[in-house]
Amino acid sequence: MQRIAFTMKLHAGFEEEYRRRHDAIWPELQTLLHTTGIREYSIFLDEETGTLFAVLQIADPSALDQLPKQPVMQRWWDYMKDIMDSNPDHSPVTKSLKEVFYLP
Ligand code: RM4
Repeated sequence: MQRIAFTMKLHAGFEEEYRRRHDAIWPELQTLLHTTGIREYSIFLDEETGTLFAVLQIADPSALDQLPKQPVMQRWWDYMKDIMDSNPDHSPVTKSLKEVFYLP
């Protein structure tokens, strides 16, 4: 398993809404993320800056390249774009992070 981490940015004032939408994550999106191979996916919020820190595990990270093409993923990004920094294709603006420490 490899660990992948990245940040995203939440718009101020949408902290509860972001949690509410993820508490009610669509079953079809959950299935898509699982069939892509994603495991142990967490998103943490820095309440001071709105930075979202996402971390997940996946055996083959190249499988993540397929996600943006999936209609369910595209619908989720359309749904989330009003409360996050988003790209013109509605995907969230992400910044990849480099792992510098791991304690199993
Ligand atoms: C986030 C963002 C990510 C997605 C998770 C489930 O808000 O849209 O791209 O993987 O939700």
